[in-house]
Parts: sequence; structure tokens; C-alpha cells
Amino acid sequence: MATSHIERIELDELTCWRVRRHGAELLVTQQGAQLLSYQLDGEPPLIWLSEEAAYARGQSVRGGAPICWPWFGDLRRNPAAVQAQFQGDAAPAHGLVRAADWQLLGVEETDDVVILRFLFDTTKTPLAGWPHAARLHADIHLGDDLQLTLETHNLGGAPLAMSQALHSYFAVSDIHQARVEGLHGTRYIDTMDDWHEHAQNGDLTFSGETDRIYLDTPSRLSIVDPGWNRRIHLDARGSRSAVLWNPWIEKSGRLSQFASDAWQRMLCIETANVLEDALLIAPGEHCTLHLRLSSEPIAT
Ligand code: TA6
Repeated sequence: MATSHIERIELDELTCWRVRRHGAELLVTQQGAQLLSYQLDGEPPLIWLSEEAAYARGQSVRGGAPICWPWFGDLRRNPAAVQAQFQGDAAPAHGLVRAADWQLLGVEETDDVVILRFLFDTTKTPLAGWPHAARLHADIHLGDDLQLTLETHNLGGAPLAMSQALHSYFAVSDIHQARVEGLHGTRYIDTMDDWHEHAQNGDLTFSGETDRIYLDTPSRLSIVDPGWNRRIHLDARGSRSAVLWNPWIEKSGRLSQFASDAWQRMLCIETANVLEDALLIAPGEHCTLHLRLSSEPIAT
């Protein structure tokens, strides 16, 4: 017997879907196929959603897991092949689809999982300045864990050069106490140090604005949060790069939909294909980015 509850709700200008299943709840907005929040009963949220989030058409909601596609970040910092795909004037940060009108293909419910399936098809909804034929499927699976899948299908006759990221915001009790396991020895580009390359020594801790692109990443990264006695595991497939970001104090004042002290309660780990991990998809081929989120108490 299915034991899920799925409801469509309107949050200001946005159509959203709230799903409850076996003591877990998530919220998704159809615009951008964007996960907004994810929480287990009796626990703090795993996925962070800004207290100042705005639900407006054409604007990404601050928090959750925005989809950055067909490029991540500043297009000018992407490989030349990715830049060349765009013929528009001003390239928006994080690509063209995170605030676009996606289509809900359907909601599938079994005893084990609820799946929301979203579609964005550039042959049906052309992207200004990006004249290529591609079909995007974004699936959100709520079961005993949460799984996000982003599949790109190159429908065109030429190779498709792109970068992408699931720009996931995680809730932490206190960024000063949180640390990230799994990065020891991994190379990273430090955008706060003029994009110079470094190597991570030990776990990543936070004491200032942090904006790093890790390369050749392992499949599992974990956020250790002593304040909430919790480890959040991120298990990725189809990604060998990750962006670690906390805006800290000064940048927080320049961010939209972001309280001045919110930096203390959030951390982005963005499961990505960026820089040398950017993709070249042959005509007719697919590529899939997959992220599984789970959590457990810190072993006592
Ligand atoms: O992923 C890190 C980053 O590129 C930061 O530099 C910051 O710009 C963040 O993304 C948020 O970008 P947004 O356009 O959503 O404000």
C-alpha cells in the first residue's frame, strides 16, 4: 500500500510539489525542476532553504539544489568549447535553465519510492543564444534516501560541449564546527586565490569565504556536523568535480534572498562536471549526473 502524500501547492508565483513519505518531506518547484527543501521528521533540514527565499517567475529560489546547465558559474571561466556554444550577449551565471519553465512529466509512486520526473526540451523551449537541440530529464527520487538525477540527451548533429552542477545547499548547525570529509589529497582551484591550484590537506574546515573547485573528486563526500550529531553523505555518479562554497560575512551582504547571518547555517557542495571535468556529448548520446543523499548520526 502506498504511504505517500503528494500535493501541489502555489508559493507566490511558483507551482510547487510537496511530498511526504515515511517521515520524510521534500518540496520541489516546477520552475527549474528545483529541489527546495528536504527534511526527515524530528531532525533539522538536510537541504537548506533561505529564510528570505522569493518565489518569483524567472528567478532561481535561493537554496535547495538549483540546476546549473549548460554551464556552471561564469561562462568566461569555462573551457573554450563550452563558451563557444553560446552566441548570446550577456551569459547569465549558472546557465540557462535554473529559472526556466520545466514540464512535469509525471509523479510515479510505488511502495518504495516517489519519483517526480521533469523535462526540459530545447527543441520545444528554445534557449536564447544557445541554439542546440538537447533534452534534459531531471528526476527526484524520494525513498529511504533522496536521489537526484540529471540526464542530458544530445539531439543535435554536432558534439555538445557543456559543464553542469547540482548546486546543492546543505543546512549545518554552525559552519565554524562543520567539516567535509573525503577531499584529503584532492586538487582544487581556489577562486579566492586568483584561481591558483592547491592540494587539500585533511578535512576541509571553514574560517572565511570559501569558493573552491575540487577536481578528480572521490564518489563520496560527507559533511560532518557535530552540533547536530549528523553526517550527511553525498554519493555521486557521473561527476569528478565538486564546488565547495560558503560566502561568509562580506559576500553574504551582496547576495539576493540571503539573510546577513545565513552563512553560519549553510554550506554548498555542488556535484558537478566543470573545468577539466566538463563534458563533450556526441550526437545522439546521453550523459547522466546522479547524486544520492543520506544521513546518519555521528558514530558515538
Ligand atoms: O557555486 C559557487 C558560486 O559560483 C559562488 O561564486 C556564488 O556566486 C554562488 O555560486 C551563488 O551564485 P548565485 O548566482 O546563485 O548567487
